[in-house]
Amino acid sequence: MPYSLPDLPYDYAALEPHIDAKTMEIHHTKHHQTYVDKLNAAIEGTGLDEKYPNVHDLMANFSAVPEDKKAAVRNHGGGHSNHTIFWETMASGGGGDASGAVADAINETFGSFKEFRDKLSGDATNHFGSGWAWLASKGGKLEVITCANQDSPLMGGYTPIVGIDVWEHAYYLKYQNKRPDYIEAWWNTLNWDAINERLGSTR
Ligand code: MN3
Repeated sequence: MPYSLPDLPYDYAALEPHIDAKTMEIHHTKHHQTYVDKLNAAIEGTGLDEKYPNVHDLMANFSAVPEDKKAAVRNHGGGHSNHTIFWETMASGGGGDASGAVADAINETFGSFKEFRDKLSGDATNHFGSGWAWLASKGGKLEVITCANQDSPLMGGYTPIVGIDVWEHAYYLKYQNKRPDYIEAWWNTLNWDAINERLGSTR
């Protein structure tokens, strides 16, 4: 079975005013769809989709991808995996401080929610060019990491917990060049229940 674009768990306007409906629609139906289509085209005939029906498993097993497919899987498999997590960890009426087990882990690792938030926002703001900033776990420890382009944290042995897309396509319509304003607004969309579920996952 080829990979497919997941439905969003909310409508395109659900994250207004923080992320506008038009950006959400283009981001999901054009950008994410293109990653899925190009991933499927690249791996056709390799059996990778049968072996790893979950794209997160594909990215965690990146070393198993044939050399001549690695560049395409890195870009488009990473794009599919990253965006799937991005949609799942936002919700209408989200935001606020972390809750549950992830709140405890954040406090233990970073000292406080504010210190964590400042670290992730700062790294996302300062990341040069396109990419992502993530809260990720490795060996049971939380870290803030950044990845260039569509590189997946799973390629480096990390489990992505929650991350922000800082490609211009994620914010340019509403925020133009003001990436820090978009990052501040994104915090108001976070679905801490979904993020807590990811904390207990290995993918
Ligand atoms: Mn994107």
